[in-house]
Amino acid sequence: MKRILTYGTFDLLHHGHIEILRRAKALGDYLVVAVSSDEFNAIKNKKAYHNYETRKKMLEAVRYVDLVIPENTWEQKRNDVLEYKIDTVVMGSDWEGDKNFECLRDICEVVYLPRTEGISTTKIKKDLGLQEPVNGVDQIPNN
Ligand code: C2G
Repeated sequence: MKRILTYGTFDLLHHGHIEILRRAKALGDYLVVAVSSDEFNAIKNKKAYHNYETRKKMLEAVRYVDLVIPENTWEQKRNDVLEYKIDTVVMGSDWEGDKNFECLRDICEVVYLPRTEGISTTKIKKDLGLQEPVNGVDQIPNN
């Protein structure tokens, strides 16, 4: 039973997310997804549209995902690998070489998979004209 672990915010779930989950699961038998808490997103300077509970629920509905756990800190990864008996941590290529993952190589395999081109949560928001609120005021598209 090969156990895989991946991390992310997974906001406005899209096919780029599904593709990394599908390919991560294909590397083993059991996929754990650590989804960033709202507090950790603040640390990552990310403002998710959906809150943690919603993002967790959506991931739990994805056929490739076996378990969803919270990602609260950068530092928890080593403990996650040990606690969940992880064989391989998988991330998208935008994380290639990142110290937060490279430091795990003594206790598990670390694999980076090519990002899916042409899609991102940021692009979705931009294409829908969803701008970040300015001084707390939502920006209504001009159409
Ligand atoms: N991803 C992808 N292709 C895209 C968009 C995202 O392969 N077009 C991958 C990312 O590389 C990442 C995963 O999907 O592996 C989740 O992406 P995000 O939700 O943007 O997560 P991120 O903010 O990168 O958080 O501790 C690590 C962080 O929590 C990762």
